[in-house]
Amino acid sequence: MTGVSFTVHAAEGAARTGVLTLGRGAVRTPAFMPVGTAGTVKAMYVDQVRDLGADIILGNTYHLMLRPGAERVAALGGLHAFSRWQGPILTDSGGFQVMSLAGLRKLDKDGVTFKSHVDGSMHRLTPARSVEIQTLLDSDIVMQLDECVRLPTDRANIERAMRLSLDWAERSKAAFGTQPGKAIFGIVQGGDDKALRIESAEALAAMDFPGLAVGGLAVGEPQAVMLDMIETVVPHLPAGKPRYLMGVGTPDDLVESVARGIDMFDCVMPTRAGRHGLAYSRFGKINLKNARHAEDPRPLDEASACPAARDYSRAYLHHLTRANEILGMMLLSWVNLAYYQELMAGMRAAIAAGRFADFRAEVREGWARGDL
Ligand code: PRF
Repeated sequence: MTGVSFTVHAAEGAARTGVLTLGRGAVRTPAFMPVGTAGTVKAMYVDQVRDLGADIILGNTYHLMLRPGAERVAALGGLHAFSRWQGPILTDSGGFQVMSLAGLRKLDKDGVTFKSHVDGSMHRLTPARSVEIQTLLDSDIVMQLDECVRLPTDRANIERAMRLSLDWAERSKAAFGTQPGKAIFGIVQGGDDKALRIESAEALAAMDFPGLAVGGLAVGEPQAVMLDMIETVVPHLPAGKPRYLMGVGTPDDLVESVARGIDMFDCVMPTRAGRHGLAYSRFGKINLKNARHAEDPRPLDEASACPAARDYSRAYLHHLTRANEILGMMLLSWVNLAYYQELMAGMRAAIAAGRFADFRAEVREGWARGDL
């Protein structure tokens, strides 16, 4: 694609570090994309998100088409001007959110018709309309429309959704055309079936997308199955193109997936967990609602570069969380995104220095040791 390039600078085993360059800026990989579903990374200022080291954030076709509407965002100058996030934005295509959020929905070979969870109105997404909406939003990385099935389900259903997604990949790519400095990614489906996964990956690789995503994982299967599917798929994806694992995951998922060749991630986990009193740290997951923090004057991590983790006591975070205060959600979202970005930066540096294996063992030890 014109004005888009991906360069791998170093690799260790299947893990690699590099840079994806888009018209709006460079994305250092492995990258974690904070989720800005409705045009905001919830409870975070855009400057904070940028200062934590995020090069790219994610937005959602589904939410933004329903409210405030893609045409309205376009009239206001696009999602970057609207939200004041000036870096690249990847937008998901909507199908996955229709399946998880919309009321009444009907899928056919050309698209999906559904009832809005906001006001009950009826809407339709086709591959071409999804790409049109993402283009109206001024998305830098557009995702193809796909169908993701929850696991477990039978093989026939997995195969049907995978083939539908391949057809929609072609239609999405055709609708995207060429957009300088921007990219469209195809999405591998195939559930927990290795043969279907490989067929999907090879067919998408042949379509020459500038990047490929692995979808349909972290949808009910054990982590071991997810990692096995990644190991199965990665050798069939083009080595010179970025690989994006959609909607994943825990810090452990990120490290184990990078070890298997994944370059990009997005997940609501750090921000959603933060709004529910959970902190991610180098000591593992800490539930600040727990009474044991009520009189603990220590910060979450005195060595952290994030003021929210370094300067506020666990007792205060416990109080804010118990009292359902907005500041508690803001501080813990900040803590968690800081930790996620620190983890990604750590992996990039470790791969570049040829010490990823040690880094992986060290972070796992820290999580196992716990926070006391
Ligand atoms: N497809 C799309 N978005 C997604 C997924 C998918 O399979 C997933 C699955 N983990 C998260 N988000 N389009």
